[in-house]
Amino acid sequence: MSFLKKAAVAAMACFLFSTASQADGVKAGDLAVGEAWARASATPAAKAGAAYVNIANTGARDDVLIGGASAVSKRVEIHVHKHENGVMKMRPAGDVTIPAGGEVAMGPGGLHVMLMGLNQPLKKGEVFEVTLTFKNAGDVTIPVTTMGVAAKGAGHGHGHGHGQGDGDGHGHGKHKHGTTD
Ligand SMILES: [Cu+2]
Repeated sequence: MSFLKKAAVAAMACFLFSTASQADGVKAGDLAVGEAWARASATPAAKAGAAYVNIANTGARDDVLIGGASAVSKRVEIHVHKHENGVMKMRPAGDVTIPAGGEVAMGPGGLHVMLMGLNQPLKKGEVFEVTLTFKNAGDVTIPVTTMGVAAKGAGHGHGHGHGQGDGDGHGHGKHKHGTTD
């Protein structure tokens, strides 16, 4: 692919993602929940999936994420990945504090919304709803966009590399594209 063509594709991906992201964000009281995405199931037999969101707290008091629910799975748990003896393991994260004036960003390898007991595989391109329950803000229902199996982010990750995965997670215009590959 020529450089110009690559640049055009990158620019288009950027446009698409920024449009989607504006429609994505949900405000509930002091919280703004957005950039919600999930990875498509790798196989039709997948029993679990993971979704990732960013939660910003513009208020003056902390809020706490205490749980969730979704029609796509039997249960929703908030998990965190931890290295234990060189092995990456998932653990229930317990209550997750969204600090006043702060932000909690979920992502692969870190905090995630675990969809336990999928009712059907997650398919790329599909949008489903997840309801997150906060101590102060209450229930917040957000649309989650299903990205590719190897996606690294919702297109707004900052500063991570490119040329990996299937391109879903890349294409943000803030860093340079196409000039070195
Ligand atoms: Cu998990």
